[in-house]
Amino acid sequence: NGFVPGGRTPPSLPSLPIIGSLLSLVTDCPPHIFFQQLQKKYGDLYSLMMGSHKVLIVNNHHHAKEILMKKGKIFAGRPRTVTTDLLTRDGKDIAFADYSSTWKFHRKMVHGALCMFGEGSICIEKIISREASSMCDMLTETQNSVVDLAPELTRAVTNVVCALCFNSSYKRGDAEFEAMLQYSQGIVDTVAKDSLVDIFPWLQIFPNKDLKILKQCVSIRDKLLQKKYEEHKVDYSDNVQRDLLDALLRAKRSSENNNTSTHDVGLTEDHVLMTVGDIFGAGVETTTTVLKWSIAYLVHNPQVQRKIQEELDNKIGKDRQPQLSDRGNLPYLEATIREVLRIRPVAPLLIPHVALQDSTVGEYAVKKGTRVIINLWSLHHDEKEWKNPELFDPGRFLNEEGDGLCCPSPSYLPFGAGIRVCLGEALAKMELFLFLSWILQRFTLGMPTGQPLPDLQGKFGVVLQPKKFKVIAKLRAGWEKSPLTQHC
Ligand code: HEM
Ligand code: PLO
Repeated sequence: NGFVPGGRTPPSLPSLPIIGSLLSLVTDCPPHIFFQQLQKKYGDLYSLMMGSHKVLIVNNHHHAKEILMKKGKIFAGRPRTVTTDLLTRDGKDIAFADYSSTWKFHRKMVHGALCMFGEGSICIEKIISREASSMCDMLTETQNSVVDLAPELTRAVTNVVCALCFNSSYKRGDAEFEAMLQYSQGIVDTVAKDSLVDIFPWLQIFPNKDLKILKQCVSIRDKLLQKKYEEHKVDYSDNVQRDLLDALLRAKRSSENNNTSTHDVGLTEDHVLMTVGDIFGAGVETTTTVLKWSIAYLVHNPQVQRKIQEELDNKIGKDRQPQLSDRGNLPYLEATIREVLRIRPVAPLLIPHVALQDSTVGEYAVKKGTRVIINLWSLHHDEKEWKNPELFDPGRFLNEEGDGLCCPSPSYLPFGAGIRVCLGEALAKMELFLFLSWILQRFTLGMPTGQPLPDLQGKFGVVLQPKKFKVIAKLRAGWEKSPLTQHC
């Protein structure tokens, strides 16, 4: 029944078979906050039943690290659910695929391809800077009016990942881009959030609004992926590797020429499509979400914004654009990014893990097949580890002199850890640094007088997104007729 007989079992919620599905009914709280509150009654490690599945909820960093790092391989599984199976053709991607040799092969390959863009021929810094520049041009046009920055931020981030995956980009108002925005939001709203169908798969036979939306959105996404795939096949060459899709096509071809490895890893067309879909989806939704949270917090904390601008003025000035090589010289901006990732983690419950064999966590026995939810929210808001956890204070990541970074607590894992650690960490950090430094070098973000500040609660889903808000981006003194923005 989930835990090894004879071993000590963790405290368990009363075994209501429907507790999982009732989470949203018994409380107004989103699950990460509800799970955090349950600690008061059950301690920081406890279990509950979701339908027929035993789920272990982990709320402290010692247990989290034991699971993700020390016993990473044992807990490297992923549950199969109705919604993620629909999104990924039964787990033929990376993020929602169970542990297997195919998964290992895919992950390694994509990791290699992403590394290549770092130093390789396709310079990621150039791509990001191009998008940052065009975004700044846009902001200059709309300055002094109240605007929702989300569409432009999303387009900039999408174009970076588009360049990586497909060697293409979108212009403003592009119909395909607008369609992408819509289907992707539909997927974020409906996939992998332990909705009723994921807990009771038999509910699929009844009409279900969310499931219908998910199916429609996935079908639109699949058509787009298929189109990109067909286009690539036409002008593919073994000698040039333009992007991630080329790298996947090459791996597929070479595995087809080698029967043993095809048999071992089974790299099918579906795998290629789903893997590129993963990177594209993760690449867009995560970074955009962090940029939106950053802007919301900067508008709430003008003193933080001023400090970043002072740092930018001192270290970079007005005569050149920020570059990746400035990262080490801008500790306050870096600390701000870290603080945003702490206070509003993109994936507050990570992606669920599954025990692949009988094991233990702390003093408790855990049985094979148990689902494990790491509550990153609890780790990042643990009062034993963080002073005033709900306070937005980038200073907590700075050393005493205030001129270097520090890690004030081990209870901090915004990208997860271990063998399922985020594949896009390096890319995301480059983007966050460059986009934010470009924007804040030129603009001050603010709220029109009388308007309420952005909501900071967020909307729980597969990523924790802020609600829509509008701001004013004002050109800073000395940038009004900047030659820099016009030339890039
Ligand atoms: C997985 C965070 C950006 C690709 C994850 C996980 C987290 C995470 C918490 C789950 C780890 C686990 O289940 O233990 C973030 C954050 C980002 C970000 C905070 C931005 C600031 C990206 C980007 C990409 C990406 C830009 C793609 C280029 C992935 C993939 C996985 C993953 C493929 C699944 C890994 C696996 O299951 O093996 N990310 N991510 N992420 N991320 Fe990210
Ligand atoms: C976002 C919507 C896309 O249309 C599909 C997609 C693919 C990969 C998912 C991503 C979505 C959300 C964020 C996820 C990512 C894989 C890893 C990442 C879950 C659903 C995180 C933060 O764990």
